[in-house]
Amino acid sequence: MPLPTGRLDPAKAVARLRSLVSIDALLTDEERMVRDQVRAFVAREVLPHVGRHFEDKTFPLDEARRLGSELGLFGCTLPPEYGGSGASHVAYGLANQELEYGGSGWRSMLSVQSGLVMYPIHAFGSEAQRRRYLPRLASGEIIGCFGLTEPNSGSDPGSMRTTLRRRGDGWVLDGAKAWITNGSAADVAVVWAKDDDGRVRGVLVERGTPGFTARDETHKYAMRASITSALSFEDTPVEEDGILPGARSLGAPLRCLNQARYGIGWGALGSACFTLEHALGYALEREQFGSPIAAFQLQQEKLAWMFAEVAKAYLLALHVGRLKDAGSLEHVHVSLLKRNNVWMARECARLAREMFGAYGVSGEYPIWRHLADLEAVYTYEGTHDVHTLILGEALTGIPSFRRDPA
Ligand code: TGC
Ligand code: FAD
Repeated sequence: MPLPTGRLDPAKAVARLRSLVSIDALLTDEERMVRDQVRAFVAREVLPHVGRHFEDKTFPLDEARRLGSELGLFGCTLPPEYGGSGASHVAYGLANQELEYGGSGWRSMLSVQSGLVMYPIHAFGSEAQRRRYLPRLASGEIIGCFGLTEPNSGSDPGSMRTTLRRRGDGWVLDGAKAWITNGSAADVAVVWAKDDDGRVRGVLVERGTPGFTARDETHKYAMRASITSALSFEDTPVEEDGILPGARSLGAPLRCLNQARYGIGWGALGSACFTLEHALGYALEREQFGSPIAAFQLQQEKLAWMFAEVAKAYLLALHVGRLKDAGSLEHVHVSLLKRNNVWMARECARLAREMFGAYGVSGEYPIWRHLADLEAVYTYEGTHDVHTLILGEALTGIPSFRRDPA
């Protein structure tokens, strides 16, 4: 049977797809420049190696420091005196998108260091804490992590059991944190704990502090190319200058989450672009029943769905980014972005996985890696359910996170 006429060459089809979903005309020169620099870095340094890291459960930490030292991405929206460049939040979002095109672990590296470590030190830290940590975090010389989740406290961080108790002139920290990105690699951990009055406080704990240990999560089938650890604090001494003075309630860590969730909303888009482009290329090449599978309507429906969702997700991310740059962002916008774009990316990865048939579950092709990682991304930084309830509360005024104790 002759092959369908007019079939696009896979490389041309991907180029055409990119131009159809392009938002270039809506970006500034600076934003395009950041996007293109990160895209080139990912093509050169990430894509050739990320599959092997996923299989081996390793993360190239020293390569990742270059996101700071070479690309200036860590904390790039902060002012220059703290190592940032005052970049727009849209530029930062585009960097997340390009990194997650390579792999979710790389985007995690950026969003944790910037949104969950540098942001709280800048927003809630003393001037001395800012000067001590931010420039070195920005350059990638030191790495940070963020400890909020505990073994028995995930979606409900207000139920945390880690304590920060007064002892003499100082304090002691006791408790355990679970599933902490970069935990064992961190030079400094931002740890959330309840003080003697039950208020949530933020503590900076440096590697090597007595009683502080980190152990990597070994049975992990998502985010394998990313470090995830359990942290333990036993009678860990904390000096007054290790406490973030501006953080005195659960609202403080939740404000940090808004930063990271924003980056994830853009990042998921990058993952979706990757799986869509690869599904399109594969469908045009793979032949069954005498035709490329791209000729079958059932496969075209999958591609059309992915294309439409990616195009809409771009516009949502850009809209939320522009609101953030204008200072008029509400946290409900961030939940809308994280919830929609991660769900959309996970659906794209699932459809791409189907289209690749058996090769979709093979480590020799990159689709499974993205799908597995997105399962974790769907859960961390507020599960899909939690963001649904945040939207529900914003619409109705009725919080429905907890049942009445009746
Ligand atoms: P609730 O009583 O609603 O709120 C407590 C206080 O916080 C304020 N608030 C927020 N402020 C800023 N941004 C937000 N998104 C906020 N949400 C709430 C709120 O106004 C209140 O302020 P105040 O002044 O009245 O005290 O708190 P709740 O206990 O009912 O919980 C609400 C809920 C469920 C939405 C929240 O706890 C939540 O978001 N849970 C999900 C937990 C989560 O996302 N954990 C993520 C851990 S970090 C992580 O996953 C990193 S992955 C890293 C990687 O990329 O590798
Ligand atoms: P649970 O909260 O126990 O939820 C279990 C299920 O119940 C979910 O489906 C959830 O949606 C549902 N559920 C819970 N409450 C409700 C409700 N009120 N209504 C309806 N359904 C509900 N945390 C950090 O602090 N720092 C990190 O760096 C970090 N990195 C991570 C990296 C990875 C790879 C992973 C997988 C997790 C990471 N986390 C981190 C933890 C992550 O934030 C939590 O896993 C997440 O918040 C969910 O908590 P949980 O896993 O305890 O699930």
